[in-house]
Amino acid sequence: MRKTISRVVAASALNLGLLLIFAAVAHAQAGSVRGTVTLAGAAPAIGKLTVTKDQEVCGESLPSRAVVVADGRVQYAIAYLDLAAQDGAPRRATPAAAAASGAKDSGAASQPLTITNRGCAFDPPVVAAVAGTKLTVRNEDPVFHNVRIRLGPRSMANLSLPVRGVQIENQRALTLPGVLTVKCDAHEWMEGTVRVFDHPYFAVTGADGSFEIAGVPPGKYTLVVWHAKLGEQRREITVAPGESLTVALTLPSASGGASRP
Ligand SMILES: [Cu+2]
Repeated sequence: MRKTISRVVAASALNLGLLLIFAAVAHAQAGSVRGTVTLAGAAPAIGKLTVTKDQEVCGESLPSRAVVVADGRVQYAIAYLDLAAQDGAPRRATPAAAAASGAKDSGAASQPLTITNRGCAFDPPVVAAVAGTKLTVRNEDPVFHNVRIRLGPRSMANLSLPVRGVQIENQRALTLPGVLTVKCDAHEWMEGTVRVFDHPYFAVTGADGSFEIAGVPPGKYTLVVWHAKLGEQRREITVAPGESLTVALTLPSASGGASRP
């Protein structure tokens, strides 16, 4: 009898040990994709947006952030894995599933999203989120702004921020995947973009054009880098277990005929 119990205990301990090893291996297997996005050819001149209202707060003009390039590096491009392009059904992910899959390591994917109205512009002008992410909008200007978010013709949110210091949280605006436009009805020059994904494998490039997509399960993927004005580039990649893959991507110049409205 005692022998049987000790066998059961030993077997259980072995199972638990195997489970822990399996979990550790699964976690260790996730790789990452990092890279830099550059612009082919010369950077376009930075356009100026004419301020037609509230000049005492907003100034006479504001620099356009439609295309932000420094030393050939493209900021505010969105890099992502196109899971729909893979064989089989595309994976769907809730924020909870994204966190469980290791996306918590990638930062941007699991962070609540905040868009601030500052200096009569949306800051940041381009953001990306997993579907279901809570959106916070703030007004730091002493003028009325509103944040109107559309997915194609569909209105996803219209959030009114009448005075400085107002902050609103919204759970509905970012529920559907797609390219969402952000506008302020009071100031027609104010424009922003939110790209919503149904998975956590995306990142927005920083001022140096760099991005990192973390927690990527090993496999073959189509990596896409997308920019609202510069178009997109696609690349077939293979992420080996635990690999940190580095890629360099180039977007065509806005003046090269590849720009999109
Ligand atoms: Cu405004």
